[in-house]
Amino acid sequence: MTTGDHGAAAPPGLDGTGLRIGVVRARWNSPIVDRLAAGVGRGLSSLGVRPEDVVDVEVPGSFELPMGARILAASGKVDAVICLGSVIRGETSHYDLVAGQAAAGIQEVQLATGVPVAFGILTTEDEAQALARSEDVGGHNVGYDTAVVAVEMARLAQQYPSSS
Ligand code: DLZ
Repeated sequence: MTTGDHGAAAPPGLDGTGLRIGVVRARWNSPIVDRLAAGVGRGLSSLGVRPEDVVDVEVPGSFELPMGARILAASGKVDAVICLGSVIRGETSHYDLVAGQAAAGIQEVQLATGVPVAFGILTTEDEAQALARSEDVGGHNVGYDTAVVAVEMARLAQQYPSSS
């Protein structure tokens, strides 16, 4: 296993060359989401995904991430999608609703479309925890982890194309 500037590991030889990846970002808590997006950029680049093969779109908040993912997945223009958001319990009266619906919706989109969707939503008690999971080079960044997930799952889907 190889590791990058993060806490997760990529399978040996994982190569994203030629893959097209959609990134959907929530605007809520955008300073945190920007840090996740930087991690995604580092992760995709380390796996050989070219910047011109990355489609970047924004949605208002994490609740809209599944719909953003659905739009990209159904477009036929991406091999996998990454959803980025930050839901902070201390700042959100309906934390459980937003976080739960986002998670359930993302799973539904990937199972319904057959296009892998990586879950890059930080669900934390406070901002300090969110910062600790979206660190710069050398630290843990969940965005970086989702880049590895997206490439790994896109390759798996290519290896076993749907017969239906
Ligand atoms: C409304 C809301 C709240 C209170 N908190 C967050 C949050 O912490 N993180 C986030 O990504 N979005 C939040 N939102 C916005 C919802 O995701 C959604 O955009 C709105 O409810 C409109 O559908």
